[in-house]
Amino acid sequence: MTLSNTAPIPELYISHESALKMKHEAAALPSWDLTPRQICDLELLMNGGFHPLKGFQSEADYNGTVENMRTADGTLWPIPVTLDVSQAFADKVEPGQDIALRDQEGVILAILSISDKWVPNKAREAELVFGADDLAHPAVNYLHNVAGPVYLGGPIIGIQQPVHYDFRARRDTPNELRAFFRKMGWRRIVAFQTRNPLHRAHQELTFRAAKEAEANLLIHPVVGMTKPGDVDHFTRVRCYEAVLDKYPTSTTHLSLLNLAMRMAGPREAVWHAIIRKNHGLTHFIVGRDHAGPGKNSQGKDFYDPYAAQELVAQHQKEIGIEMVDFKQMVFVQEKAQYYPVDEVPAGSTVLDISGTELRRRLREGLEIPDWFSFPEVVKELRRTSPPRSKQGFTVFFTGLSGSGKSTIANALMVKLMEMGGRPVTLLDGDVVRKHLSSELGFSKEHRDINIRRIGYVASEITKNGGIAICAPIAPYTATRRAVREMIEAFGAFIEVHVATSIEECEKRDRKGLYKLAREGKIKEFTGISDPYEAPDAPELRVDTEGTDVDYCAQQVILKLEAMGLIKA
Ligand code: PPS
Repeated sequence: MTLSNTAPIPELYISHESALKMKHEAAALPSWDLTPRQICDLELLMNGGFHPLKGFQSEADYNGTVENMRTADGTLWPIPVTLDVSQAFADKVEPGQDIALRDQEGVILAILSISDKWVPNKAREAELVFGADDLAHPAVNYLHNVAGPVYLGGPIIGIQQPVHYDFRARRDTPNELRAFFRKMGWRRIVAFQTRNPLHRAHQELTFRAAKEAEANLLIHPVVGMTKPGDVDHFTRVRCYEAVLDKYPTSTTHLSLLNLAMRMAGPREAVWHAIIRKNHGLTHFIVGRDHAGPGKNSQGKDFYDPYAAQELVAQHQKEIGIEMVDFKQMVFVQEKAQYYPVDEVPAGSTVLDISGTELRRRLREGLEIPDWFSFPEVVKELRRTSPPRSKQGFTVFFTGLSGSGKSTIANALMVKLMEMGGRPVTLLDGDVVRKHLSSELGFSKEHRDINIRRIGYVASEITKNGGIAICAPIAPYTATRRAVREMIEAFGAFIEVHVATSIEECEKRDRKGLYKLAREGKIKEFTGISDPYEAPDAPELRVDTEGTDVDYCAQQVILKLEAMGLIKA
C-alpha cells in the first residue's frame, strides 16, 4: 500500500515515561557501542526515515535485499541496513536476547531484540549491492575493512534520538517535515539530494526542477556520512545557508538529513527516493551519476552515469514518488546561461569545472570564476580549504626493520623544520612503542592497534595544520589503507616505501635483531617469521642501497614540492 504524504509516519519510539523506565532496565543488558554509521542508520530507523523497516534487518530480509532489492515479504528495499558487530560481542549474545544500543558517549538510544545472528557473505553483498567486490568502492572497503564480521538483526524499541549539537534548527524528522509542509500548505514538493556545496549549476537545476514539477523545493543535503574526502558538513551547511537567500523563501526550504550514504549509485538512488517519500516529498531530482563513488580500481566508472535514473524510473510508481530527471548542467558561454548538456545550442562554447578541478583550484589558491559559483560559497570553501602549502599532511614511511625509515624520517624532519611554517612531529616506530604502545607485542592484532594509534595521532596533527612524519614497519596493506583514509579526511597522505631488501637489512642488522630472529629468539619477526606486504602504489619508493640518507630525504622533499605541499 502506498503511504499517504500528509498523515504522520510511524516512528519506533516509545512514550517518554516508558523510555525512562526502559532506560533503567536496559542498563543491565549487554550493550553495543554503535559506530558513527550505525548511529545514522538507527536515527532513520527510529524516526521513520527508513519506514517500513522496524529494526536492523533479519537474515531473510538482508538476503532478499542483497539478491533482489526486496525484503522477505516483497517490500522494495535496495540497501542492507544491518548491525555489524565484532566476533567477541557476537559470541556473548544469542537470538532471543535483548541488547542496549548506545551512542559513543554511552547514552542508551534503543533496545534491539535479537532475532537473527549470522556471518554474511560480504563478497556477495559487495558484488550485488555495490556492483563489484572492489576495494576502491568506499562502501566495499567499509564492508571488508571496517564493518564487523557478524550481523545481528531484530526489531528495535527507540528510547531517544541521537543528540546533535550542530545546526539543530535545520534538522527535521520525517514527521516534522510532513507537519511543516502541511502548515505551509505545500502539496507538491521536489527534493534535491546533495553531498556537495551548491554552485550555480545546482541552483539552475533546482529552479528548473521546481518549475517543471510545479512544486515547492526542498534542499535536502546529507550531513550524516558521505564519501570520504568530501567537504565536511559544517562547511557545506554554511555554504547552503549562504545561497539560501538566492532562493525565494516562500517556496524553498532547507533541511538536513542525517543519512550515512553508501555511494551505491542506482540502488542508492532508489533508497534515497524511498527515504524522501517517507519525509513527505512528492518529487525527487535524480541527476547525472547520482551517488556515484567515482572510479574503480581499473580507472573506470563504477556505474553508468544515467543508470540511477533508469532504476528509479522503474520503481517510482511503487515508491509513490515522481522522479525529476536531469542531464548534467553546463554553462554556455555565448548565452551566459546554464543548459542541460543535451540542450546546448549547436556550435556554442560549453564551460564546466569538475569536482576534481575545483578541488585543485582551491588547493592551489587559483581563481574560481563567477559563472561557476557564488562569491559567498567560494569564500567559505577557501576558509576551510587553504592552499595545500598551508595545510597539514602526513608522510608515512613503511619498510622492514633496519631499512632506514627512522634515519630518513629524522633527516626529513630536520629539513622541514629548517624551512619553518608548520609544526613537525615525528612518530617513529620505536618512540611510539615506548610512549603510546608500550603494552603491545608483535601479533597481527597488536601491530594493527599500534598502526591505528599512530594513524589517529597523525590525523589529529594533520587536521590541525601540522606535519606528521610516521616511521613504523606497518606491514599490512589493509591497515595502511585505513590510516590513509583517516588522514585523507583532513589533508594529504604520502606513503613512502623504504624498499631496502631483507638481505640488505639482515646484513646491516643494526640492532642485532635479525640474528636473534634467525635463532628463533625473537618470534614473529617481520621479514623472517612474519609477513611484510610491500605497498603496490606508494606515492614514493626509495631505495637506500647505494644511496645516502640525505639524498633519500631530498627525494621526499621534491615529492612534497611536486604535490604543492611545500614551497621551494
Ligand atoms: S609495527 O609492525 O609497525 O607495529 O612495528 P613497529 O612498531 O614499527 O616496530 C618497531 C621496532 O620493533 C623492533 N621489533 C620488531 N620488529 C618486527 N618484528 C618483531 N617481532 C619485532 N620485535 C621488535 C624493531 O626494531 C622495530 O624497529 P625498526 O625501527 O623498524 O627497526
